[in-house]
Amino acid sequence: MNETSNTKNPDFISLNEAAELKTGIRITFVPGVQALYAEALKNICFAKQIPITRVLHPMMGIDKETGKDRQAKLYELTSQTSLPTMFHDEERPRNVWIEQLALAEEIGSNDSPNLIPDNFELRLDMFGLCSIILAEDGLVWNARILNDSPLARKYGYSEEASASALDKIAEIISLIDARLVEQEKSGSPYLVGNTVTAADIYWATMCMIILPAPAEIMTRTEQNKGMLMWFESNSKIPEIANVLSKRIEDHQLNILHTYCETPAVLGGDPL
Ligand SMILES: N[C@@H](CCC(=O)N[C@@H](CS)C(=O)NCC(=O)O)C(=O)O
Repeated sequence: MNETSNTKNPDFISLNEAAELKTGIRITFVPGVQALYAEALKNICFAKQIPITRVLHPMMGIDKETGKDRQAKLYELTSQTSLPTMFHDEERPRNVWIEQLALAEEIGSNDSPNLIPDNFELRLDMFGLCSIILAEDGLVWNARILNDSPLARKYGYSEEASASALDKIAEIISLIDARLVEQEKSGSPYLVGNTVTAADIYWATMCMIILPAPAEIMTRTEQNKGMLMWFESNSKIPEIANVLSKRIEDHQLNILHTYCETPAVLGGDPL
């Protein structure tokens, strides 16, 4: 299991060190911040009982001392700059959730749950759900373009795109709720089939953007105060609040408590 999961101040190595290591899983994070794609990957690795080494994700911008782009090395290694990147042994770095998940499933412990169903019909549902949570134009992409910001611009912010984002988010939440109703009828507390899958872990983690988790799950830090306030304000937007249900909340708490690292180990400066 994760060696640093019980410490409030886990170690982070540098990107250069991570690139030089020849074995193990190394994942980039921003200390003290629950960047949702990174947080979800951490939870996927936790559920698969994969020990991870935390790596400092280089921040955007120019380094004052060297005058160089702080993300130049990251770009050189991965041809992109998004968070998180995942290194495994001496393989190519993986930067997109679908290949990060495939790797975790492949190298996880034999004792851990199958997060990708063997059954293809269930797999179809599972990846479909993951896509509307994580992929282009899904939950997180639309939440990111609710307001104008440099990050939102990177992900396609425009007045028109932003204007339709709320309806898309509400549609996704309603779809998840309807799915939970159907699953409940067949006696399953999970989104797909009768066992936990990656869809549960991704949804429970990433829906924090519109349904913040309590402090006993999501550690409060000096660095994540602002982001948590934004998550909280999203949950109160009427179009979102109207479609959030107790069922969605119960599912989130159940999955995070049962399968994920709680309280979240973020590093940074816990409050
Ligand atoms: N590459 C990821 C997406 C991760 C992502 O969008 N990360 C954002 C933060 S929420 C990021 O780091 N954006 C800054 C950048 O792309 O440079 C995936 O598709 O799985």
